[in-house]
Amino acid sequence: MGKLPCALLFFLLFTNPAFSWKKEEFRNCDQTPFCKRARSRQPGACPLTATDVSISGGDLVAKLVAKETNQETPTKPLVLKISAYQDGVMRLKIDEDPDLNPRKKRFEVPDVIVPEFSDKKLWLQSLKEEEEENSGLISVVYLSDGYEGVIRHDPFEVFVRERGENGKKVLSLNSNGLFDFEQIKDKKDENEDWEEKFRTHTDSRPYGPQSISFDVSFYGADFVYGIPEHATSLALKPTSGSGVEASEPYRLFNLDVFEYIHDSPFGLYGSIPFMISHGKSRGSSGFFWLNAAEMQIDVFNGNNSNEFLKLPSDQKRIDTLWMSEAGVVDAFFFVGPAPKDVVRQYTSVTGPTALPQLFSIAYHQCRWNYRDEEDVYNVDSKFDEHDIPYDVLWLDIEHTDGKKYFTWDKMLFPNPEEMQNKLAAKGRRMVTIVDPHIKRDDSYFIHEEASKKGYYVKDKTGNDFDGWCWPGSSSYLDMVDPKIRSWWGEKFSCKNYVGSTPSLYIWNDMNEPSVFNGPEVTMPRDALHYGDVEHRELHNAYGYYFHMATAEGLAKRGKGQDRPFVLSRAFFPGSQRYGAVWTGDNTAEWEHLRVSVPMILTLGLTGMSFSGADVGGFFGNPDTELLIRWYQLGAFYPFFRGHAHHDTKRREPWLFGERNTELMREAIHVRYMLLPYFYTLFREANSSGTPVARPLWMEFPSDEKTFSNDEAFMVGNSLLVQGIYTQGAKHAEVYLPGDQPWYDFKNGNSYKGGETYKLDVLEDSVPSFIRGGTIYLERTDFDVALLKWQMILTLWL
Ligand code: NBV
Repeated sequence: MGKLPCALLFFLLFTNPAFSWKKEEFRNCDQTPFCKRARSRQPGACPLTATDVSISGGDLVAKLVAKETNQETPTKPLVLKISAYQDGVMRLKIDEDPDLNPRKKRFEVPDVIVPEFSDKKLWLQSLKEEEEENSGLISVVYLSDGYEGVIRHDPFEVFVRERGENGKKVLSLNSNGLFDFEQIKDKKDENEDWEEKFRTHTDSRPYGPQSISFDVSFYGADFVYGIPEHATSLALKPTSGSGVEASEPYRLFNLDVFEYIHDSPFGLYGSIPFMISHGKSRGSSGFFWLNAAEMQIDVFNGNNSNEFLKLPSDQKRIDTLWMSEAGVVDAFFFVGPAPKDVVRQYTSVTGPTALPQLFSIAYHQCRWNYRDEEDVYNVDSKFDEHDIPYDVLWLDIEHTDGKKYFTWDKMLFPNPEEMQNKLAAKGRRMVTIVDPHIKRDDSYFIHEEASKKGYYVKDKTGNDFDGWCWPGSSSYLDMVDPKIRSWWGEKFSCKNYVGSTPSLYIWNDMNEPSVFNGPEVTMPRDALHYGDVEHRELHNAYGYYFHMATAEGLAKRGKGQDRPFVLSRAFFPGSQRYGAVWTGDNTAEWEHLRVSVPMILTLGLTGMSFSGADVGGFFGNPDTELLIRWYQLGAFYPFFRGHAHHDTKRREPWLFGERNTELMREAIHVRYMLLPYFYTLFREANSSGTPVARPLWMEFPSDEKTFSNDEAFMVGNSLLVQGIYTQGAKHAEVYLPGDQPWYDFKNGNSYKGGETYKLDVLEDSVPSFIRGGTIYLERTDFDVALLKWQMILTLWL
């Protein structure tokens, strides 16, 4: 695309405030052939049976063979492996037999499963065969004292069940016979058309169809949760099934969605294919599919019963359908049974939340953009003047020289080191943005080196992929290659990043990756990565690798003595090991304030404890009441940052009159008072996976009233917070679960647990309550005074 039309597209897309979410820019399921095909398949269509089931190398292995071979599309046997791990984790792998598919090795995502996980492997010794009245022949292996893994032979089905008399199922795959695995094949004749077209883009699809889909059932479940990122409710609404107006499936495809709407199953910036179920009778279980290609997931309303599911019709379960464009089956079953057990089991596979530094869980002040050094000093001193604490000041893309990251606009920021040092003298940090698009400018050192070394992602013809982003014509580093990540990491040393100091940390934006002139604003699926992997196979992990490379770079800079802080917009399972994420470009509307809670809770359930939403809303101008309510709620987000689009009016907390400044100050003070508690909770997340902000049902798993509540949430096990999501609210209905008392966080009033209260809403806070019988740590005025004195002394000396 020429420069002029691109600039125009740019202008139209990103500068017109009246512009909003353009549905037609993104594919829906009907426009996505693999999704459409999978959705139209009938229960029981899977022709596969399991044969040659045996134990080998400590795993259960088998072949999946088609009962009757279709002459049109002959199916070669697939290889299946079931492995057991400590703590009730079962892993299922299904792939093509590499000896029978010489054309291409299907992509398995490396670098997500933590190395320690393999130490937890249980070496299966033996197999028990049973003939079941309803199911026919099954093979059973030991999983844990309470559970066993089972494979039914004909038709093939894999499940986890409780041990003992009634052997109740917990989780199963292919109970509805919807499993399908498109094997990579040669074209029947050269005229066979494998291309896929969407709007003006053509995907060459050189390997043809290679999708995988299957059904997963969660037994004893009342609701399912997880699979971020969507702006939607915490308990996932059914997308299909009786009595439900069919909607799009939940899409997992990392995208830069301009002005996303507050209630939709469309995919946003990050993807975590991990679902957790919860129900009164059974508790929780979880299912995780490690696959980085586009995924679509249907949640059925009620049981999707059919003759293949030999279950008493009264046994409650939720059926789901998982569809992915490529990759292999590498799936994990987590038995729970408590919600905290499931997240612990999941994070034993994908790793713990990195323990953040204290400053990074305090308040952050951001805006696109703080214009120049004077603006920075001014904002910084106003915080002090108004007695509002903050720890980090952020610089967005305009601080650079022409959107060339690692550079400074010399006119606006002539003395960046001095600026950072002045902030650092007050104990404050700075964050600058570093995006993945690299300006194709021969005088730019990053581009010069990267193009010489061949470090860019290639287009389908083998040339450096060239797409349009902030700096104009740009290329994208192939972060999947460890050597490129390590090269990138070196760029963060204070020597290489000229103008940086040890108190500077990093923000990775646009790493879906966002490509303004690409299909669906991202990279073409037939672009090529390290190891000849197609972009379609790893799209959802691109941002993860970028985040990883940056965080590892900062760790290297600090020689292991300074824990990195990197905020990323895109994410994938395991991102929790590299830093924080936020919910991207929300809007200054009440409904966006409301949806921030289920979005953050969902991230926490899926391992991403360190997350937040832009306080105030990124697009648009919040009225003062909304802004204040946002601060009052945001003070309880695990990541707490005010941020705004450059077209919006300035909204630093002191700009709205004395009383409103006081209200925002108070909200931020609450966060500072709670810092020891938050820090303790981050340590808990780091060691057990339990999220900092949690749904009420995680603390009160047998209380059905909490299961779909996403207006209130727990911060740790002690504090319940109820947001206020409407303008001019006078009262709020608050449900306080459990049989212990609760105490109002502000005034200490006590309430009996297990009841709903209609409470007066106060202007100075959102309702929050301390749970009787728990302890939380506060920072006292004495600590704050001490800190202030330390600061004064440092400045003075
Ligand atoms: O870098 C500019 C913005 C940033 O402020 C925002 O937080 C990101 O989510 N960025 C997106 C690019 C432009 C958005 C219209």
